[in-house]
Amino acid sequence: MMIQTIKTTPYSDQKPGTSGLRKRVTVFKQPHYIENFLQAIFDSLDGIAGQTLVIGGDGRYYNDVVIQTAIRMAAANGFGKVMVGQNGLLSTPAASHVIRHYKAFGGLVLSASHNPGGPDGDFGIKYNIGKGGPAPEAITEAVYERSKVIERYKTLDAPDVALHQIGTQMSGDMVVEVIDPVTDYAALMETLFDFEAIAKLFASGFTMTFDAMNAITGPYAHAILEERLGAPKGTVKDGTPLPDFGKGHPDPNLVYCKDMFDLLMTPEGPDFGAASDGDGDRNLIIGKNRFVTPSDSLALLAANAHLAPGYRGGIVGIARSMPTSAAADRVAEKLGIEMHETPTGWKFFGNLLDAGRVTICGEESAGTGSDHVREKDGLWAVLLWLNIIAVRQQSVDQIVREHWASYGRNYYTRHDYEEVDATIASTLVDDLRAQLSGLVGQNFSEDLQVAYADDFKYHDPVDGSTSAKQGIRIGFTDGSRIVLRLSGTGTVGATLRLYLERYEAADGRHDLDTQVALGPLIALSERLAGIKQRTGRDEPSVIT
Ligand code: VG1
Ligand code: CO
Repeated sequence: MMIQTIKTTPYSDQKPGTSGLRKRVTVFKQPHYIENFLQAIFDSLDGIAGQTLVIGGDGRYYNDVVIQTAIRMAAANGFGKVMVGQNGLLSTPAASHVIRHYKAFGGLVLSASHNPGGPDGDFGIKYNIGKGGPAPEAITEAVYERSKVIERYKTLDAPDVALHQIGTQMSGDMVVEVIDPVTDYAALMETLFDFEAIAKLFASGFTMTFDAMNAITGPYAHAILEERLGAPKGTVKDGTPLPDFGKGHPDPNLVYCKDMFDLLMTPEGPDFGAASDGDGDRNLIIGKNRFVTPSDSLALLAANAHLAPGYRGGIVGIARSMPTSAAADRVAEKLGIEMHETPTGWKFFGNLLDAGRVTICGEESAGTGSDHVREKDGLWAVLLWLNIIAVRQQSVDQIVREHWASYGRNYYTRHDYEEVDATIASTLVDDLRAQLSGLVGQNFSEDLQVAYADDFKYHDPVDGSTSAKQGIRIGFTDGSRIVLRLSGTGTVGATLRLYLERYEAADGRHDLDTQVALGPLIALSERLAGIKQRTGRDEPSVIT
């Protein structure tokens, strides 16, 4: 079979965002668009000859086509082996595990996560390094630079591989191994959690509903929750991955999982509800009469992790993204362990995890995970919750309330303004940034005095690198915060994310409505940034 070198011309927009390159499918379908980006990745890596590359995706529309392209190009660029999930499927955390488990050189994760799929939806390509995590900025920047000057790519004149067929095939001189996407991941979960205790919980009549949102976690949840843990058939809903996610929006939040939320708020509803996103790295946790915010979930999981066998020895540290609430900080303080605040995006946790400085990480965007892989992990969070419930023999609501009663509560919300005009959005952020130095020390009401106001700059304590302009934060003396940043995963216009947080002490009021509790901060942020006024929107597109 012949290696072909194909001439191409560069695109100027292949800059990876928070989590890889994400665009409309229509953009990816432009001539050589995918090939250019893949070649830019391969050109930015040293020593790929003879190495193993893992490839998998969330099953969304175009996954199958891109995988065949990637396999041919991997062969032409000298990889020795590709490992790919059956039918091209691998959840993001499973891909991370497979890379680590088989000591692969790296991997390609094909997903646009929680964004809708289908011919008019989104697609995405992300490169993960051999440690299993998303490539650090040094690599993504090199890829972007390369993509702007690329003139040729290498591919193979070879037929498609049979992705449904488990086992080994060849593509040119390269071995292609099609693996079951679930087996290795399920085995890993079994080492971390007390499956017997969770199975007993289900056997005792504990009821759960899990919404796989017609996306990647279906096969994993069927195998783990229903087959291994004995949850009744039907516990997993929408468990078959569909290329267009059943025309749904596979984002596990209170907007797209409203039906589940409503069900959990009724007496007849199940004891526990959970969901995951398109690529399986996010989680939604709802107990009967109790939605758990992702920021609280991080704090709760960190405080209770020792109840699961994989964390019995205790956790060494916690990391959270900057916009995530400080609830976890209080847990770290009590445990006397390290606490780190990083920019948004899982790639910033990698060094801390590799260096053994943190065990558990989380983001306010429904992402939690640990040092078992180098991605956030939706089902992992669900299983850890189940393990904790099984050991404590309490409801989610009881566990959450007890937590607040000992640590206090961080009221927290995020307001997203999606598909805003990009120029308006960036001017808005620039204007707010320009006001920052004048804000410090100002009093906006009795209890809202600005303690600091800056644009978050992260110094990685492990490799010494610096990442600037990671979001504007205005902190108040009582611990309240307003954070504003532009999304790095949107595919149309700009998305403004406004994050609001207020701390209520352990003996304070823990039963206020979140939007009401944060009302004064919401009003103040409008006064300072003028999002509604400048964008002409009456309200956020999504409130989480
Ligand atoms: C969003 C979230 C961020 C998350 C990222 C990828 O990024 O805010 O916390 O890491 O998505 O998640 P942004 O730049 O749009 O705010 V996923 O589940 O899309 O891989
Ligand atoms: Co995701």
